[in-house]
Amino acid sequence: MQYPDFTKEYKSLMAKYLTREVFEELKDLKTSNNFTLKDIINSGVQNLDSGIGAYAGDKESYTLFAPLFDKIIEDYHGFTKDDIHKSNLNSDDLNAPLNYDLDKYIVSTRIRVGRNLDNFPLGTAISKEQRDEVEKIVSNALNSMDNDLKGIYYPLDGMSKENSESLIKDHFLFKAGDRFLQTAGLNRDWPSGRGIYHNKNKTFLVWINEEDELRIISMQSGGDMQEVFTRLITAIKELEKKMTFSYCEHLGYITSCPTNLGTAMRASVHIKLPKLSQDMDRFKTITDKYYLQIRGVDGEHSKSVGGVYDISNKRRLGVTEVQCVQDMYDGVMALIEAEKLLEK
Ligand code: ADP
Ligand code: CIR
Repeated sequence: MQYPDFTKEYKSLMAKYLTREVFEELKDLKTSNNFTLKDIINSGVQNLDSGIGAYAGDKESYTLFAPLFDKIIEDYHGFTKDDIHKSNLNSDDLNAPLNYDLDKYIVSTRIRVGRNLDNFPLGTAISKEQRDEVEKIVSNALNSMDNDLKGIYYPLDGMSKENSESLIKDHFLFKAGDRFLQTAGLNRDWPSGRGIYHNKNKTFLVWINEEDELRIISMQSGGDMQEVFTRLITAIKELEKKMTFSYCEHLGYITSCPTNLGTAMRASVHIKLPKLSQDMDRFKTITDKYYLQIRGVDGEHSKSVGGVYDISNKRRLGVTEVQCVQDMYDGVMALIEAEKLLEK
């Protein structure tokens, strides 16, 4: 493998930190699942506009290829190789009371976590047989959920185009053909082994074998973050009775993309900010202060529609789950205050 020709169009953290020295040190290594440096960086090499540009194949990737991953992780999360991750899944510790403004400006609230099964490679390095086995383990566990979490698993293979399109349009299902996932090896054997589980009201959903083996999602319309968080925690605890998730003391929950490590949590709102979004500098000053990220309404790499934005926590590692949601709540309160000032 040759050192990639990182022209100035490359903006990713991978291109920034894969110096010639780091490349020489890592280029011939491979994990026990045969994941190599070439596999790790392929998405970032093929997609010049990648922000991160690297995916792990397994837990071992993060230690074997630490000279690259540690730098990316430190840059994105502000978390150094000597830091320790802490988890807090106690929803009573969140301070996020609902008020009139939150329900007025927030269209919907969604919190998801990524999880992968211990003793399996990540989706980037998994074989078809292993992926099918993951699907079986997870869907069987889900099919025995009770009460509010009770639902049905719908495999993607065999789902009608109308059904999948309407689930995507309504923000419940992942899109097909994402070029970042494609080049990371995450779309191999598509659509086999993939699917979505959801309860009747579509407030509890699980994606199987997308970017991570599980994406556990709690969502509903309006701005009640406490209710959404509490439902998610109940679901995670139920699933933990039936499977073991890949976790390590230093990096928390292991995910294929280094931005998701730690809590693997993204807590987001779709929020109407038509005035504030006219002044992007002011908007970004607030989101930066509260460690928030701005996305469009159709998910990552999409645009805003009608002044509605997806606002979510940026930090996921070295902060607890409660802190992730708290960042979002506090930041959203500040965004609403700024929007109200502009209305006057
Ligand atoms: P992730 O699963 O990492 O959060 P995306 O940004 O691709 O990935 O979002 C996945 C889907 O979830 C998209 O359809 C997006 O519109 C939807 N979504 C995200 N946040 C919300 C929200 N607060 N309300 C409704 N839909 C949401
Ligand atoms: C990228 O490198 O841009 C994609 N692989 C997505 C990275 C994760 N997303 C994010 O932080 N917004």
